[in-house]
Amino acid sequence: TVERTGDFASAFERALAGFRLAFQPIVRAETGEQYGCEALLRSFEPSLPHPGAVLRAAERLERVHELGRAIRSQAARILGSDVCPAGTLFLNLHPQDLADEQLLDVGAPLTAQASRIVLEITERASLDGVPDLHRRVERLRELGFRIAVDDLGAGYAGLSSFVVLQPDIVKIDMSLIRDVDSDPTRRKLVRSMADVCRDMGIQVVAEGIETQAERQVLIELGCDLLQGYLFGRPELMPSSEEGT
Ligand code: G
Ligand code: MN
Repeated sequence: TVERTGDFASAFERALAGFRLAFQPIVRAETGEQYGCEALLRSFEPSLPHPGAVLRAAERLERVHELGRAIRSQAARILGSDVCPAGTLFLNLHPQDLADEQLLDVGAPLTAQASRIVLEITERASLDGVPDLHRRVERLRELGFRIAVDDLGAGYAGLSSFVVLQPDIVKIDMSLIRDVDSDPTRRKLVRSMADVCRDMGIQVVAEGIETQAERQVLIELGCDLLQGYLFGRPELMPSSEEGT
């Protein structure tokens, strides 16, 4: 009903006005030094408590671009401060963001810092609906952004996103990382992905590492970058550092 829709829209409005970004470290496999961090959406709207709920609301209300722009401008402010000092910021895109002209605009807030940004595109969702996908991704690369395929191994698209996006970086989904030290099947899958990526000059990030045993095996399998609770949980930064 109209009223329910109205409530829903105002809940989204509050989520949009109040969301924050949390940051989780990504470290180099060899040295353990910080390479960068991933920005993750955190909602403080009780009726849309998880990032997925906010994104689904944005989809239903056809406000995905608006949410994406707000996330990117918050990320740009953060890059101007000292929050991600070690360098590269990984930022999740919704597939619909790829169709937003503002993302490709030279004057957009993030573009000036493009060389520090990795745009993550999930393999969970279909990219079929994005018009001119190839041209848009090429344009992002010309602007200096790097492109990552996110959640590899969890999606339904098989490896087609690999072909379409020609990623600079691949992030292996944590469902393949969990217990990789004790499960030969996962180990073989991760090893072959890492081999293919090395062959193609693609950097590999292993996501969701929780134990030293997983870490050790992933280094041996040839992952370049590591992310997970073992190295750090996503942390909100103090709002004073968000600057203006
Ligand atoms: O889809 P994407 O890979 O961007 O999602 C990352 C999510 O995984 C975040 O919500 C983050 O909180 C969660 N996460 C990050 N590291 C770990 C981990 O080591 N273990 C688990 N269970 N979740 C993690
Ligand atoms: Mn991600």
